[in-house]
Amino acid sequence: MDDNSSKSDVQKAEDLKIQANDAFKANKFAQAIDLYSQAIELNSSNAVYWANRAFAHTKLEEYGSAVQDATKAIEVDPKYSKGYYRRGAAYLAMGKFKEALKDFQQVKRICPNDPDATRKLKECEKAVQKIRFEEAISVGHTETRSIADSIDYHTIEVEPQYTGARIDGDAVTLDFVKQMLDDFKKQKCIHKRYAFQIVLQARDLFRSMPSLVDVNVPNSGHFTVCGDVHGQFFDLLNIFELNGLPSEENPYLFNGDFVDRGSFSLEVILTLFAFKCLYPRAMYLARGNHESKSMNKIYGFEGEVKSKLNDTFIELFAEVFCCLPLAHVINNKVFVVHGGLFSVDGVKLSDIRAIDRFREPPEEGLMCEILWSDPQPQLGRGPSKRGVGLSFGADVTKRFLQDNNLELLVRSHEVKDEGYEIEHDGKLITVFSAPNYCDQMGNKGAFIRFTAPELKPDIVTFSAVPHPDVKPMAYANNFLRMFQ
Ligand SMILES: [Mn+2]
Repeated sequence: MDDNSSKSDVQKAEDLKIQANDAFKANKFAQAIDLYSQAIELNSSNAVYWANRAFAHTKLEEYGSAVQDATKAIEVDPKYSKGYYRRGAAYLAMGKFKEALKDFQQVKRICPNDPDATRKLKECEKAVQKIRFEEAISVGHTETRSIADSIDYHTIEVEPQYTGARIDGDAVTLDFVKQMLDDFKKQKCIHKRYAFQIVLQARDLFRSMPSLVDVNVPNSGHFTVCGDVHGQFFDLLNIFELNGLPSEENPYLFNGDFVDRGSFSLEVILTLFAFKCLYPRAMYLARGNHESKSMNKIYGFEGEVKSKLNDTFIELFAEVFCCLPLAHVINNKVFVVHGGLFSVDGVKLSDIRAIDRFREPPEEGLMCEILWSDPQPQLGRGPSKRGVGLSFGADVTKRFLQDNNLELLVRSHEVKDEGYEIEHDGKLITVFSAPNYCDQMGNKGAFIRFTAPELKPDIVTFSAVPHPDVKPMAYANNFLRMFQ
């Protein structure tokens, strides 16, 4: 009889938990989830396993799964405060402040003398109050008034002592962009006048584009698709180092989630917008789920813009994000969206073209699903591990491509160890361009280079480069950071 078989299931489960905790500490969250799952298989009545797996899901931004696991922990042991705590933290990460508040109140009830629980409850109450206040003052304003239309950057004076990059006249030039990149590297921001100019001109360009953009790459020309950058400006510069600056001969598509998490999100978005102004037909940008007010409030972009520019820019960026196209099709063959496919079959490209995208992302429907969905290994469709959108299988991908006479689906939205992953029998590629995501995940970044007419995906991977000592999430919602 070997040692393992003499152990009870309860003991084996405890051993697995110890291994899982070690994996968690090494930031191997997927592996930790797998080990906790094995422990749960052997002993499902230990609330600690459920609560710990919930935390690992939170680390992978799988907040829907985290809520499910934490709820299970609460069912198994209603007196276990960690269950409520983990569920509260997951709700918080989803922006569901009221649900989070209820859970933290429960934590406080179970541990009335815990100073940590008291402090977090207080912070949560403050956050809910702030949200209610902001909701109250924004009522009636949102649809009617355009902040962009109210700004004339020409009237903003540039002080003579300003030493940063300057634009003479109305056209963004390559010299300006290069100077701006140098300023950003030295952690200098550009003058508000030029920031306004870039954002407003980019807005005009995006507004005139359809919700689904057809990209034409001429024979022997190439085209590069990048995934999430998430405020990692120095890694963005590294992409340009490896693959060349954008130009008419070297066009790019950045596939959403430019901002949030990383603390150089403003530098990233101004760089991408400036290249859009410089080369409108060589820089394409698609909306990601993080190009939205609710995400930017929680995950850092709002705080960063407030700190580096001012409140007006917060509103302005929110408005421009609502103008970003949702989907791109390269040479009628390659379909590119941030998240993925849909909860119904039979969606045609014309349906996507017809989406009225000039709004904050809705909580359901085609626009929501394009921004939020993920592929799954199983066939068919399943609930989203994130709690928004859905998971779709290889059969869904194949039918969509077939129905629309397409060959390949490229999407981003998920961190991958190698920077990319090929799934669904080669019909779906995930590309993610934020290496060592959040200075924590140890992943590579990737981009895909397509050359016409074959459009064979040529994938290049790269590692993270150093950045100045400003931690990811430095500008994020204080309250959220307490739980990370
Ligand atoms: Mn995303």
